[in-house]
Amino acid sequence: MTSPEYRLEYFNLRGRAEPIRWVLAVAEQPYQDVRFDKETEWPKKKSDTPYGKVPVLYVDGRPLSQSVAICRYLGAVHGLSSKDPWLAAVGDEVADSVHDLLPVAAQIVYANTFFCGDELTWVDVFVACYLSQLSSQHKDCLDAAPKVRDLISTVTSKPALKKWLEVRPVTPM
Ligand SMILES: N[C@@H](CCC(=O)N[C@@H](CS)C(=O)NCC(=O)O)C(=O)O
Repeated sequence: MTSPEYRLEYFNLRGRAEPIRWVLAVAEQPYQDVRFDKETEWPKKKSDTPYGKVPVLYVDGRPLSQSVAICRYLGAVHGLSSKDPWLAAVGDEVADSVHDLLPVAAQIVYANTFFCGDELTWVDVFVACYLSQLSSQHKDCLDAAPKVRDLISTVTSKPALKKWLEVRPVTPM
């Protein structure tokens, strides 16, 4: 199967695009990382996007919105999804609970190494990205959740992701 051509559009920030960039890195997929200025360029582009929001992932020119849906799609296409419908649904539950994530993550990762059974999926990558950003702003927020710290280390020690972390643009958030 030839890989599709991916173009990710977002601001010059990590924000909601960064979990997508992490999933693409772990999946070792090349993509165009298009970043634009929120004040000067975005107002002209907004009406070209499906919902007036970014990130948008263009897959061979077809737009896909919503960061969680994009990560789920990439996980399905690149072997980073559970094939067990129940475990996949548990993963969706975790990703959809992103705002309450720390307690949810702690609870689930305490029981297992990964969120969806024994294998790394996009949900682990998504959560590790989100929580590592949170812990870089609030240094002690993972003190009570060593397993979550372990998950972040497991994900960020993937060679392809390590490479991305070394070369990614430095941005305020
Ligand atoms: N639930 C959406 C949220 C998308 C969203 O709110 N994007 C913000 C940036 S993080 C945006 O496009 N803001 C510009 C605007 O609303 O004009 C997702 O996860 O992708």
